[in-house]
Amino acid sequence: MNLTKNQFKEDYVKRLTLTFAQTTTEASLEHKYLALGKLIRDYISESWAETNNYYTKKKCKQIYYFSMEFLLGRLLNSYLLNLNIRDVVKDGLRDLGIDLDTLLELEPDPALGNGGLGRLAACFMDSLASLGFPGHGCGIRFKHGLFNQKIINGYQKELLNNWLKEDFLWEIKKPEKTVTVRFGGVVNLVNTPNGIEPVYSGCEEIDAVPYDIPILGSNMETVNTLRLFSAELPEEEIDLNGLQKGDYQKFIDKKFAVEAISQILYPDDSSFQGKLLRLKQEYFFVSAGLQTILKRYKKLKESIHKFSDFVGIHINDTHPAIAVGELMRLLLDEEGLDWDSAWDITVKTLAYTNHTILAEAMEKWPYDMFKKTVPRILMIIEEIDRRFCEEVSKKYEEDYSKIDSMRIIYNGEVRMANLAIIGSHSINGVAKIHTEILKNRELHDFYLLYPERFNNKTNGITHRRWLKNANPELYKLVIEKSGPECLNDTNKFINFLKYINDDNVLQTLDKIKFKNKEKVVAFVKNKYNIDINPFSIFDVQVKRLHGYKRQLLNVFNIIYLYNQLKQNPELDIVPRTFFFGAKAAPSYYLAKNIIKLINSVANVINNDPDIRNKIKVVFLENYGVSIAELIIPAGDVSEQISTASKEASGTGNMKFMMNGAVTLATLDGANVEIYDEVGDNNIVIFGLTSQEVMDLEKNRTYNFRDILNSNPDLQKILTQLSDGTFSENKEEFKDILNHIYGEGDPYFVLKDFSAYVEAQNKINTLYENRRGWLQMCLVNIAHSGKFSSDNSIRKYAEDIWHIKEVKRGE
Ligand code: 9GP
Repeated sequence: MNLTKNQFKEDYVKRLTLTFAQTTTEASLEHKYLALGKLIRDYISESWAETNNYYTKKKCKQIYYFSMEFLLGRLLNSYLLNLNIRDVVKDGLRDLGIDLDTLLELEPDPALGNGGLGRLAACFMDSLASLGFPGHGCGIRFKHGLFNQKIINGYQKELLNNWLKEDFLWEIKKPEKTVTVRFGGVVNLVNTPNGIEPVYSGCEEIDAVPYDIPILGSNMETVNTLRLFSAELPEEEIDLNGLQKGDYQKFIDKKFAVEAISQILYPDDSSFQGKLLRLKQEYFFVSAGLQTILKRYKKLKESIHKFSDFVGIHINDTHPAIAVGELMRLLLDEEGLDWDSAWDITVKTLAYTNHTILAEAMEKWPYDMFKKTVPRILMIIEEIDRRFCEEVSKKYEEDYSKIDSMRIIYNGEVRMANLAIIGSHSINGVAKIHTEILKNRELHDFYLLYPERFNNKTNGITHRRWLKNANPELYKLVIEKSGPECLNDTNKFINFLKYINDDNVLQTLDKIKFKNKEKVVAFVKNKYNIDINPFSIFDVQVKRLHGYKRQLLNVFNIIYLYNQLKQNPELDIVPRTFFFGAKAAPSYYLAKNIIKLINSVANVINNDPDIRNKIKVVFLENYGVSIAELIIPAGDVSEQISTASKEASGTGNMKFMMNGAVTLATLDGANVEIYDEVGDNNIVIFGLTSQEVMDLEKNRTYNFRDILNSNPDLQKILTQLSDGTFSENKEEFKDILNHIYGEGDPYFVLKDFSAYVEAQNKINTLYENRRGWLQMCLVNIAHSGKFSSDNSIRKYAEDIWHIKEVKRGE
């Protein structure tokens, strides 16, 4: 956007005065921030309208990414960068005595997601718009995002996230586009002159009100839409008579029950609880999204049979898988198509991404609950299932075990992954190894049946947020050295390799990292009153807390180091600061117990004079996108130590790599591809491979006691969990101890312990060679361009969605 400083200042002062009737000297910080936001929204709005008109006029095929979660993070800075006016705005505000960075801090972080899956959706939104693809998001406007985490005496406490307390600047409510979503009741199929039609009685009708958020591309031209639906009680449902008669409570209860659907995001991304409200949430946004898409499609005046030529819908994990049934319903019941035509359109329109192989995270709904909640959809799914079984039994004849493994309704449950697979033309995993595991193990039968549907799309991250926005100096250096072609193609980051022996560049890298570390030092001092050493290795593990992610392995190594230093305070080690940031699902006791352990260990180590500040442990409270933007640019070591085969991809690994950290990893998820890119000398790999883990699981040959009996260091660590070393309460860490002794160490923490300790020693040795270390950082940055979500999106666009970049001028 072309904007001069003077023009900006004029616009801004006017906006502030018109909105709040105040001058820049009188206005509060909050008002200054709001005025800036509103002005930026004005700047975006014109392009937004133009983009939509253009898509309609040119009848571009449009993609809708259906996702339960969009973990956007703050948007103002991204908008400024994408409009290319950040510097002008910063200077202009400075002239007016206002600090841009202070205003940026006032923006609420919506946290409409749990972790990787939601953040991936946000990265994809950014890449779609920046590359000029017609691709939008569809989800739920949760009134409360993921809980805010407070650490009190070392324990996690969950507080309500109230991101909508003030108006959210970026959304526009579209009440005129409201649609109705129906739940429950009874459905009868009756013969009418037009054929068989469903007749509903006694169902609950809910308004799905859209709120649109602009997704501005860095091309400054495309503004796509993220549409989030909010559940409201329809006005007709408000029984005024009843209200006047004083039946106020009934009204309140009803309103509360309806609004509950978009009240709160379920705070668990790795296990599935078949809660009725969750099923309602899923059907709610899927039905609302599909209805609005169909309405928009009608405006094109094209035959319904061509629907999939103009529309693609992506099912992000199984949460929106009910789209298979709902799209069929709309095509059969509302559009009057016959079954075969409707099915053909549905399969051609839908595509599905699988994000996990953890059995406990696979959604399976109890049949009865499903039937009660969405009776018409169940009827349709039963028919899909019947036809599927008929088709497969032709192929597999009497092999019932194969049919049973794939059918949708089985054992009193509706299996959503099976529904998504059967109803989609494309099924992808999110990293090479993950897709291979899907094909060869988890979904093997489906792979044999539909080999052409399976493909891999390795995840990616948007370098605009994770480098340009979070680490502007490094971004500048990379662009300056690798050439302007990087601006449009991150694969060209590879040019940065030319500087591998350039001491000036290596020194600059070092300085940038150090500055980022100093920011974290100041933050930690200010927030936790802990002094940390910016010269120490910043060793960072930030991600959701889960057994398979193995924060426990990390803590066990810290305790081991602590024991060594206690035994020999003179021990010469490279100083380290271990950072953790992680939220635990509120009902996941083990995860919460690990948080307590990290904090207890931190408390002991940070205050033990024998340790002489050689190691420090910091738990960063309330980890989310904003904290990630602070800590990732400062990381030296990126801890990606999940039990091999369990982490589908990971995306934190890519963010750290792009910011010049060295990865310490198992060969899991996308770590494998990072390893393939940077080679043996620029990453530290340890531990069991996926195959070894799967073999141990299959053969049940692992006995943690064998490891324990031969490793006194480990014995000591486990003893310390109940001997008062880290807590006066000897029962404090009983969930962790039970995880090892009771459950038999299911994630192989003990098995990988020695290899991990060795890998950590290797990190020390590598770090001590400063030049060598900086060269490793440089190699990682240079190769990280491959993991930009621009690359992922280009592949989705080409292989799955068949859409083209749109240039409005053409
Ligand atoms: O656990 C995976 C994570 O490995 C992956 O990077 C992310 C995005 O693909 O999805 C996560 N899965 C979920 O959150 C739930 O399936």
